[in-house]
Amino acid sequence: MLQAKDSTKVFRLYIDDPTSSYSIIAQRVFNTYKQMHTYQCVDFVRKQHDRWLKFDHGRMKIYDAIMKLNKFVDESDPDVDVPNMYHGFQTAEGLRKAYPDEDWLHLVGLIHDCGKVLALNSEPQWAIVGDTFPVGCQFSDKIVYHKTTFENNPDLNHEIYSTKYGMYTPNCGLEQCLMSWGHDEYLYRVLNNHPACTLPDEGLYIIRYHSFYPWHTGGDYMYLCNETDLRRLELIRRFQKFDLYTKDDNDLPDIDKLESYYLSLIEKYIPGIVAW
Ligand code: INS
Repeated sequence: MLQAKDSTKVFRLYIDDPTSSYSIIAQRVFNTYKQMHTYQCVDFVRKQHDRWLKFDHGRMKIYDAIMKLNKFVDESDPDVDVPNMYHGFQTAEGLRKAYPDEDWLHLVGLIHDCGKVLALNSEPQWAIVGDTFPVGCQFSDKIVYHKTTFENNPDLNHEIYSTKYGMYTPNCGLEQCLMSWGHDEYLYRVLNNHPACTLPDEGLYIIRYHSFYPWHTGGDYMYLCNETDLRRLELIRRFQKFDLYTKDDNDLPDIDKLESYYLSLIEKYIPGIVAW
């Protein structure tokens, strides 16, 4: 199994309420989550669905969307301070080495974050990046900065949304849940809406839930999962290792060398111009 290149590096260190003596990155990460956990609520997510799921924000090929992330630095990520475009190639190449025959998985690695093109339309980062969680039910204590960031969330003390199941029923399945709005759900919906997309369901599922850390890594929210979710948990966890441990700001991939391979995968699984 793949190892982090620098085995001493600690990933996903979230420092609660960092003061100015902490690094600028630690403060940036905290501030992004503070805003996310203040504003992501049922009402907000529904409004974002209305706004974005008409797919009337432009047309662009998948590869162009990845290239658009060449200036986008994810402000929720304590482990990366280079444009997101590199992370897609690093994830993809890690998967390609470990699973040479599963080319669809290489492509999922490459594109999994390209829903972050939401930023091209001036969306704030707290509505694009970061770990996701369901809204409309109790916020788990497995969500990063859980103790210090939800105090002003309008759903925190809501009669229904503050209960364990909230507006859901036991084991209803994650597909019934409204997830906090961001790049995962957006890209999943964009691809679902693209008739020529032939990625396997497992690939679309990875895209949709790869940032749902309180579930796949924290082990919470199992009571909302159905059998399909539980069956796919192993796959998501496998993907997560590559998503996280291939991050390396000091060893950026040579994109020109990799381009032709990934263009051929896009032609195979997601040809044509995509509506965003
Ligand atoms: C990742 C993960 C990270 C977050 C990134 C996201 O999937 O959830 O923690 O910072 O924005 O793409």
